[in-house]
Amino acid sequence: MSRRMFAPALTALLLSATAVVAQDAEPMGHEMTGPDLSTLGGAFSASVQGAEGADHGTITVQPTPSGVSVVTLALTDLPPGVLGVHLHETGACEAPDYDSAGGHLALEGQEHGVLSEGGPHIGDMPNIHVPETGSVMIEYFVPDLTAEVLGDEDGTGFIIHAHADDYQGQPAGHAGGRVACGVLTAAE
Ligand SMILES: [Cu+2]
Repeated sequence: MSRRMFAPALTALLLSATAVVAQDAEPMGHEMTGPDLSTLGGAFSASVQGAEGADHGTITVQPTPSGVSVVTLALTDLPPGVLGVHLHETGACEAPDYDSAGGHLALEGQEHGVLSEGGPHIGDMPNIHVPETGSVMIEYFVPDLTAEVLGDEDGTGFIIHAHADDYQGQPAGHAGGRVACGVLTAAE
């Protein structure tokens, strides 16, 4: 088939795909929809607070039958910019520096960052890009983040940093100070 003949066929295919998506989406309007994870049970969640008690939303970590956890960040009132976020090894948020949360949640021998050969830490997550509204809603998939790892003896913390994670620097990607923190707790 020549390229000239192929192009219209491709265009028709794309148009029909678009039409199907639009049709499917229509009955839902602008409601927030997605897979219903609540029936799975066993989620961990935390409310995220800043040093002066400011409310910065929530993180939820939902283990699934595949062994991949779904991490949902619903964050608010953050400074616009690119910020590092991680799970940290201890579930303790003592303001103002949150050093109590310890280093990154990591399995034996893991180094920090996806740009490191021995990386990443299991608690490493992609940077968040906070728009002018200050709100971020995002879902991540994290393999091997099981209830056993999250619910170990000293718990697990969630930290938002002042700067972006460079995905490489040891031990924490030069993400700067800790500006907000949450202690993950298992759902009843
Ligand atoms: Cu961190």
